[in-house]
Amino acid sequence: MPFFRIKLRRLLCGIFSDVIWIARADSFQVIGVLALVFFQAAEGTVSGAVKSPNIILILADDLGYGDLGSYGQRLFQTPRLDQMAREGIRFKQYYAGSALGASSRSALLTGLHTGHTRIRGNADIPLDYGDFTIAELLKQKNYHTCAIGKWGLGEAGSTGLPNLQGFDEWFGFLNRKNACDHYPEVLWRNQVLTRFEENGNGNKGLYIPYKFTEAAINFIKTPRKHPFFLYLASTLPHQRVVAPTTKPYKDTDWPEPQKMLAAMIYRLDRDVGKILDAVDALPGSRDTMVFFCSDNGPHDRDGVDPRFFKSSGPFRGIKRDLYEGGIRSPMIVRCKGRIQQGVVSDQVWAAWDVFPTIADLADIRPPTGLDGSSMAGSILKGERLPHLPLYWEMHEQGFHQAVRMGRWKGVRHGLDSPLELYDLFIDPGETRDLADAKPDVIRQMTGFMAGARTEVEEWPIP
Ligand SMILES: [Ca+2]
Repeated sequence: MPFFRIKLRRLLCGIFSDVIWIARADSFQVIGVLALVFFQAAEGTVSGAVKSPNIILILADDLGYGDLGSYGQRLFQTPRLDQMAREGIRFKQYYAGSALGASSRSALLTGLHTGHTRIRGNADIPLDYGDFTIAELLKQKNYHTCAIGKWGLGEAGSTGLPNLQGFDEWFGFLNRKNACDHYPEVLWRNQVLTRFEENGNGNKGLYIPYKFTEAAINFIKTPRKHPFFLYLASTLPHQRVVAPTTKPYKDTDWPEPQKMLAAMIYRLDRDVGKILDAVDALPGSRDTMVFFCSDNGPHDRDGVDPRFFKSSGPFRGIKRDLYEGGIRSPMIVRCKGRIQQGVVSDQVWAAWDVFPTIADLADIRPPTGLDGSSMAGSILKGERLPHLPLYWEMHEQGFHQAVRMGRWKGVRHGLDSPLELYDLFIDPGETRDLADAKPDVIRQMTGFMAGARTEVEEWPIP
């Protein structure tokens, strides 16, 4: 029996397009398809066991596509995230909202890509009252909402505070630069600064990512009547490249920064495992869906060389690049006993699809005008869903844009610069610019780009 309600209207819309398509191919198959549709629809409406799931969204910070064993990492291990992938779906073509943290988070939480979302770079612009987050939407269905970790979408006294953007509870760093300190002396708990004596006077007594995990587990374990939404924005493995020790990689012959980076990812992996264990201990563990992804590609700070571990996987570029290495991210979705296990999916999707996907899973109609679309069918039923071209723009060291359109990837460094064109199917490393050979694709892509963004005062094009 399907766990989440199948919406008859949407199902029929989808199926009618299938019917039309099949009718063109072979008119004799139409009756068979329709019969199947009504069987499925009837099954969906009589299932009865409709319950909005708990949602946990875990966002790593600067974790590269190649930084997990299940995504090809061979030098260090991520056993718990690999296990999570075996127990759920591992998406190979998921993209972050941006190659930078703040804009990526803005896209993730608002369901709008960087041509439309409020925050399109790392400038200190907060979310505004008019911005509508996934947490605000879930509040419409009495979800209990909590954000933990790194916010980066509004400082104290601004309109962008988590408590003003749909989160009942909030614990962590408002300021993204402060979040570089893994041993902070103070942190926000809702509107109040909480002091950690362990880290006073320059002491390093409490590695704060551990505290975030503990807070997340406490939130998960709290009994409540309504479902919950937990957004855990980890500060790992972002700079500063510091872990309590370099264990378990102390005895390798790697450079010290690489040992430390791997030790940070080891702790991220272990803590995700603790959270999954807490989920499995819930009476409603089968009603809890966990998403894990990253906000952008790997960094090169504090002596780290992203080439050492091949942190971008097979891709070109790192954080701040709109080439694949800056934006292609791991995405693992797990809901034990409810979605298929051990699936590897080629579905193309991006951070701005997460909002409508979660809305769909929670059976709430999302607001109109979002850039994303629901991937629930892909997660629950393994469907291969069509997707509009994906669009990114970045206001950092100039103005950069990228588009993913089917097999094609376009990248442009300024409105007047030529559009580079890569065929991701045969050249995932974006090494051969095919712009001159494919004028029709360039025309299509530039046409799409012209309509993909709004001009706003806060983000002038230089
Ligand atoms: Ca980041």
